Amino acid sequence: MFDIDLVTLTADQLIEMYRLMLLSRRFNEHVPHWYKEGRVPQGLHPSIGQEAVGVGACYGLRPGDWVIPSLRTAEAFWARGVTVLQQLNAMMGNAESVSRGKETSHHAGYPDHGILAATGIVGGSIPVATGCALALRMQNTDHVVVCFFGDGAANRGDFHEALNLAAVLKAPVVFVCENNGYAQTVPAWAAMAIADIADRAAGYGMPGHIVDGQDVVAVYEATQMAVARARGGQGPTLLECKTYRFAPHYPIFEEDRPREEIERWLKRDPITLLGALLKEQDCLDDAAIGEMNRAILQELDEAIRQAEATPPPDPYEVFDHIYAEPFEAVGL
Ligand SMILES: Cc1ncc(C[n+]2csc(CCOP(=O)(O)OP(=O)(O)O)c2C)c(N)n1
Ligand SMILES: [Mg+2]
Repeated sequence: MFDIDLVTLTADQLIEMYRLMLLSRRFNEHVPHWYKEGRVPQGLHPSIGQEAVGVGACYGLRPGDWVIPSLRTAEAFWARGVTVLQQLNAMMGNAESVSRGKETSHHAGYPDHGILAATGIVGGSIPVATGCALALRMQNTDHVVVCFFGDGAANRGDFHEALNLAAVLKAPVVFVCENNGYAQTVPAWAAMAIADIADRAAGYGMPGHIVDGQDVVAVYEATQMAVARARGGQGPTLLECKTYRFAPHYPIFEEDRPREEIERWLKRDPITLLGALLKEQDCLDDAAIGEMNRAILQELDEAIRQAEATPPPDPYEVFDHIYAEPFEAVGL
């Protein structure tokens, strides 16, 4: 696929990737319960089943690189060092959150961790990624941008404009499409007349690759190659990671996808796949996985308690950083 030597991952690095995926899985499982119990005011667009994409693509990025997650890429946060407490503070609108209560879980940004907030408009972040990449080059850095978006987003005009401009100006950006086969309840086959989004890259004059989105090592390697290309001034790459979410679009949605399709994808659980590889090589056993799980559950428990004990911001702050003269703007 690529003509650059692969970077080899150590056993410790693979174990850390496993832990990041497991953390994401447990977080995604807990939030709907907390939501139902009224402990957090919003659900989450679950990334259960898709964990290998965000972890594989973000692992190995450097400080100074930027990531723009999609509304579903929870893994980008963990892989960039954001804590569960930080994410819960964002979801709960707490005073401790970066925007002091103005973001949500899927529109959270962390400048200190190189994460730009995604917009609420599906596909709206893709042109932002191109702009961010051009800014990094104008600042004479060799930093890159990794931008996540779904198959549905790839059918919007933003995708076309952003990829075209990025290719023309050789912007240092890696476009990572998380193709989970659905946009809410609309299957990808009903929304596009081609099977592979990667094919579109040729129309913009950039490489496009299909990647096994259930294989974290494959995603890591493909992204590292695309990142090396972008850092080297050769321009953008489109990676289409074929994946599947193991849960409906959002907690209030009913499951309406074919049972046999779900069963087929469940056999390719990215966490089980990496676990099997690590066990095969005697790098991980059930006792170590159990210990990892226990530590994650403890982190989640401590984080939700601490977030619940964190106060909301002063209501008078609501217009801060939005209007120059906040109260005059709304006639107060
Ligand atoms: C422009 C726009 N249209 C519709 C929505 C509502 N919406 C939120 S997520 C979503 C599905 C997006 O599908 P995809 O891009 O495949 O990402 P996925 O949810 O599968 O990760 C839709 C339609 C929106 N946020 N923005
Ligand atoms: Mg999708």
